[in-house]
Amino acid sequence: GSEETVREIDALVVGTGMGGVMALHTLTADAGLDAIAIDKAPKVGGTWYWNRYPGALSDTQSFMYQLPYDRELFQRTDWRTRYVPGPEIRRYVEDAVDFWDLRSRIQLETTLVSAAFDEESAHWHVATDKGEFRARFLITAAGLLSRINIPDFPGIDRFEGRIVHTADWPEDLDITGLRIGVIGNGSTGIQFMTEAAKTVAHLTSFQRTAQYTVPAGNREWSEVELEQFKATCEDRWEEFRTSKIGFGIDETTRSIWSVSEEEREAIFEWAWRKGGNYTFANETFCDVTSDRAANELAADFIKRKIKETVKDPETARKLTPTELFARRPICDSGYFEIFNQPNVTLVSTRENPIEEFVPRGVVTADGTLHEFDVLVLATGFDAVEGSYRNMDIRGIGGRTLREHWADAPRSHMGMTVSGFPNLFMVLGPNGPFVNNPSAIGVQAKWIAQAVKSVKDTPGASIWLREEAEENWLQTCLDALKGSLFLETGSWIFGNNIPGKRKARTANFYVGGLDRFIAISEAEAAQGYPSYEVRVPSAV
Ligand code: NA7
Repeated sequence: GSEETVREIDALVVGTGMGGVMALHTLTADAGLDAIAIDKAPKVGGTWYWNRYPGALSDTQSFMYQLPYDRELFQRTDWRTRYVPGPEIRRYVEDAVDFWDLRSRIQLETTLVSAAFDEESAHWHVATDKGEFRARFLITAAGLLSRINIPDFPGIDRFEGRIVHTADWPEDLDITGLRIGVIGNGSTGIQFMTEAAKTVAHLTSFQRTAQYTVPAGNREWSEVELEQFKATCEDRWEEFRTSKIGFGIDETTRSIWSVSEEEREAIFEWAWRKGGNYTFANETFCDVTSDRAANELAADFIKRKIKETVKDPETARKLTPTELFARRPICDSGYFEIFNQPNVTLVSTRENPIEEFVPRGVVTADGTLHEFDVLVLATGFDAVEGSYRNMDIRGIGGRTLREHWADAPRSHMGMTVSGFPNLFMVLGPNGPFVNNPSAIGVQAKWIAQAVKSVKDTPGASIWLREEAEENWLQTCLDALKGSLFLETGSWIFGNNIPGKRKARTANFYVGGLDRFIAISEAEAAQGYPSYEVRVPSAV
């Protein structure tokens, strides 16, 4: 576009999920910037806008699944259940936008085409499909799980029914009374199938890897509980500073080896009844996620529950995981139970692979034709840096972020990248693996503070030192040492997609929210030693 059509602003935010909205708020309210946020979606909400599949539910307890640090926003949010369904979270993000008076700063249905840092003027030139921006600061809040993963299945184009991915669920699709095939039984597939089994004519799950899942224990909060959450919201945010994962549970220090077999069983049973994935993994014993033998005892407890729940022994066997209990923990609202229903079939594709798609469905190796009207792909995401894969972002010397991350993504604290001055990410690669709204709150505050430290110096830009990026990667790798989570295949380490990683990386910092906060605060308090502020000599 011509010079006149370039809009001059202080900061451009990409994305209007929880991360983008919180960043837009801190940049305007804390740092006093003129900021705009864009999103390709027609509505705000990010992850919760796209994931409209039946059964979509947060698995973080509602008093923690909120943007932190604003008492008034917290007080006006009336979440009545322990976990919040997708539509309510969408409404919450909309409400935050209005409450913080950000509506006029948001430009929807606008896709980032390219962003390039101009060294001379120390500005980002951003092209979108709806016009150009010139901004000193670029903040990307692209989400951890936004680029859809659609694996290649032989003959899938020949299928004549509808194919939908759970993270791009069509508004007009009603699956009531239909025959549904589902590929994928991660957190999403399990939520979807449990809900869909209530109304569909038939559901066939094509399962590759059996998963450990525990009851979610969703329920209505009592009035007393609700009042308590509201009265103590500041304590919760203060709790981040001493919490490893920020999920609002009692992160126990009790070892599994400190109790008798009987007590152990009783504690697992208590967690099973209370419900919650992090309750089962982190509120029972401190060593379930780190000590192989402890992990096996937890896994064994879940395996026995599957056997008790699922009536057909063959189906129960196929539903029973064989690997460690060390993927991203999952919880459900009656998943194993659906396999007792006559309208639900399980196919283990390890034992009976999908041969090919045909116009009416799928043929498996045993020769069976499984007919269905809709194929639901709950096959997850090209996670973390995958969200950036389509973005043409160029830093110093025209080097793209894609090039910089060709072997593996790297950053400092999941927020900044060397060679990309004045670029900040919310939930970028190598950020903390914790409750996301907590991490978003911490990072958005930190970014606004960093930006504020240079904004009154004309032409100043913040450069991450290369060695700081190296050191942070090492910090992340060190924190991962001995982690059982490295031994299972999942998006957490990018090994859900064949060939995604060329070099060893961490993807996340698993050293704890407490240490992440301490490190990031020290960085700011010491005057940003990992950064260099450059001011053009001509200014
Ligand atoms: P996940 O957890 O990545 O799950 C994806 C599922 O899709 C999982 O069961 C995969 O099986 C399956 N999958 C993926 N590719 C294939 C192929 N090629 N063939 C067969 N099956 C496949 O994604 P979700 O959306 O469920 O959850 C993502 C996060 O959202 C979750 O962790 C929460 O943080 C919220 P596999 O296990 O790899 O054998």
